[in-house]
Amino acid sequence: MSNTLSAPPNASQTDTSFPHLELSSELARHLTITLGHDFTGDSTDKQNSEYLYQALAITVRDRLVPIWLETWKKTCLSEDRKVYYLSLEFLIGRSLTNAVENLDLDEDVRKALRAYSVGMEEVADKELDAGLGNGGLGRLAACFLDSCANLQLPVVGYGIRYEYGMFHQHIEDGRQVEDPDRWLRDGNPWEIKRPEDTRRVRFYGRTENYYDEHGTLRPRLVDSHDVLAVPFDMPVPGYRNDTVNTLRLWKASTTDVFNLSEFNAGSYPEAVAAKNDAEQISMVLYPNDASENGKELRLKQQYFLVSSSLQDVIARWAEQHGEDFSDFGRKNCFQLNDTHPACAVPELMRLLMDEHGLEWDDAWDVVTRCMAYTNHTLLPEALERWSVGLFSRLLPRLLDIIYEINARFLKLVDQQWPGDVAMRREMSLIEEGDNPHIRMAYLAIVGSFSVNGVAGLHTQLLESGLFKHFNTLWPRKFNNKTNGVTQRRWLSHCNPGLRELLNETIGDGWQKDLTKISDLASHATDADFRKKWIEVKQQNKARLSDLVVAETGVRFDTSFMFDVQVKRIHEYKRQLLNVLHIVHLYDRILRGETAGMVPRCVLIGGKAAPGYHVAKLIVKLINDVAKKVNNHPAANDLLKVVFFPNYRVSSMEVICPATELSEQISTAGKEASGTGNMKFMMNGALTIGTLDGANIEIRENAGAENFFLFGLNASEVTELKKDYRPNEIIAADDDIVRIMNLLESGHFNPDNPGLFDLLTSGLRNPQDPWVTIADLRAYIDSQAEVAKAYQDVDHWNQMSILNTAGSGWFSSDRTIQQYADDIWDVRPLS
Ligand code: 4GP
Repeated sequence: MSNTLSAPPNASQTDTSFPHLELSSELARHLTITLGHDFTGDSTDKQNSEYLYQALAITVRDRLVPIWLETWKKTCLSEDRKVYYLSLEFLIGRSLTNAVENLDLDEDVRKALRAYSVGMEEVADKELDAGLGNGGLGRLAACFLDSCANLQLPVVGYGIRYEYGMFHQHIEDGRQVEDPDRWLRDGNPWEIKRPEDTRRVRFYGRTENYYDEHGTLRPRLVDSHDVLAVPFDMPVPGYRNDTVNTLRLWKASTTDVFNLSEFNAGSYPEAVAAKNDAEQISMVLYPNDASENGKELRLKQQYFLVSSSLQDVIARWAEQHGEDFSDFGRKNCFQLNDTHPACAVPELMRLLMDEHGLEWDDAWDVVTRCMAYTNHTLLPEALERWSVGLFSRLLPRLLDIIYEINARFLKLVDQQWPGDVAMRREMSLIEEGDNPHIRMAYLAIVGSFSVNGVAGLHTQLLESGLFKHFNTLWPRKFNNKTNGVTQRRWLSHCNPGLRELLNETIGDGWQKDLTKISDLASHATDADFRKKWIEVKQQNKARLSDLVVAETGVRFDTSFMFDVQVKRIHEYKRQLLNVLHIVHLYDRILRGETAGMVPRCVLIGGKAAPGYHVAKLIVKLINDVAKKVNNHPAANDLLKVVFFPNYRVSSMEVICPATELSEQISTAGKEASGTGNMKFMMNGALTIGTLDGANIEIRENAGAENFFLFGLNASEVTELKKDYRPNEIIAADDDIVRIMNLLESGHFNPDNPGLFDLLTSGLRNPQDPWVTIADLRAYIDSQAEVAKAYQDVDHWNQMSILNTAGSGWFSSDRTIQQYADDIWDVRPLS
């Protein structure tokens, strides 16, 4: 979409409502003419359904495009404030079914596909997930865009078009093996390239002072190595509301000039190498969840996204307002999704000063009116710090600006805490030492007018802990925005059985406004309704059971309780605690102590960062325990365990509707919010969880009596750590002694003695940051309560219904409305 914003003379009459033929005719035309496919023979043929997917995607896209153009034009021409969501990750998943449902084309599509004797699900299954994110943070960004479109807000997403998304995981001998994710292999029908909006991003070089035309000495960047950023736009359809917003993803490409000069000098291979060098920037998503490793390429990616996006917004601004930036800060807002795009603060300063001639104070005024920062983690290792050395090489002009921001900021610190040198050192944007680093979170806070956490507890902990001095300085900057998820993907689309039941019971208003789901509560005591509720769950369990057997070879019995923990593998999320409970159940089975036990299928899934050794060992342990349990005849009727490989958005769409028990068992104070917990709740799962992240709000909304709470709270964890003695806890509890014996005796790893010593010694270590052993007894007892409750079918399903009924607060529509009202100050496009 070009930046030509001036409305054509008769703009109001511009016709974007192209007449469409019947969907089936258009599908046939795209299949035969656009794709050149001769559809003959068997409809179950793999190639046929792949072509059908492509043709259907183009057909549906054709219907999106006119609305998309119209929305873009309206957004550009609007004089109201606009928002740009800057994120290194957008974990989108599949687009076809989402577009079909949002455009209300379901019936037409099913009808059209009948001619090919194939169902919608089979065709939709051919779409590869767009996995441009690691986990919660990336999926949240995708949910947010969906809600912005639903609410018709003028919000544009900006990200990177990674050639390779999140790696594929497969399991070999119980271990995680990573394979590259070539999601663009068959092309991507959901994107439109916009070469006319290409931007130039400048790396390396040096700062030079020069006299401008007014004789003023000014700095500028010279001798830079430039890379082009080429935008690819993806549509973000609103829910049946004539709105299609834009997600703009940048691909790196070499500059022609750069290539040509090498070529002229007779260095063709060097010129091609330079091309590869440039394109590397958008080649692959870093597979780190909540941890950073300071790689140069990662910083390049961050700056690449930030610089191209800011230039893009500025170019559109300049089309309408020329070089007058006095109102820019009032009319634009950049939401920084964690510190990954925090370079936006100094980069906007650079662009305004060096390229548009603003003085420092005016530029700073603009920046601090339009930047807002969301924090997503309290884990110290996840707080980004970049070495000053790297920064000075890669982004020298930005470093000058950061130093200046810091100098001015430290004056403010001095005013607040006169003469307090320790405070200056603590709050400085630069962490001093032999190898000084830039604290990106501090840079983001200083440059932003809003800083938010993602759940009540998380925000409190930011205010009273991690960022407490900043909170003292600027209390009004800090605010909470509890996360949410879109009910359209995470209830309506993924659980069609429940969607229909809800529609016939309370109407379909909940799809646009999830607060209406509270009407369900009054049906919890209705036995007929509960019967239907159970039927839906059983169908979903059967669907998951089919998937599990296809993926793992293990058959889940649908009469068992489905107990699920899916999320990134990380020590703080405590998949190990889950394993300890599984071993406890297994131990009871071995000893014949099965009274009160309820048959369970336990499913654990998630990816471990490739360089995170402990997390990968946990994957191996889960697989080895699962193998032993599943092969033990005595366990057959009571326990099945699987590690679900390659957990991703599209598998969650099958997993969450079938889940009965949702495991949210992180060490209190460590999970910023969680969003999987919300998806499970919406789909009627009961939660077993700690008082962590959004679990606290889930419990409040479901009712404490409909939630299985266990374990220490955040302040108790802090207190315990002063004198934590896990070995004493183990020795005093026979059940735990037996669990540890099984693990430490090599029962699960007879061919590989000592394999899991790292994990068991971690559990016994008084310094264990996750205090897993401290919560184990409470967890086992709470699981026994779960088993007891599950046996009372009526009561269990009442609780399940009340969870769904209480989930209205967890729609990302609510979250986004709060961002719009409290932070962005934006209104729907009229
Ligand atoms: C995640 C948090 O770990 C999770 O609690 C939260 O729900 C999610 O962000 C969205 O706010 N953080 C990350 C990360 O994914 O990379 O820091």
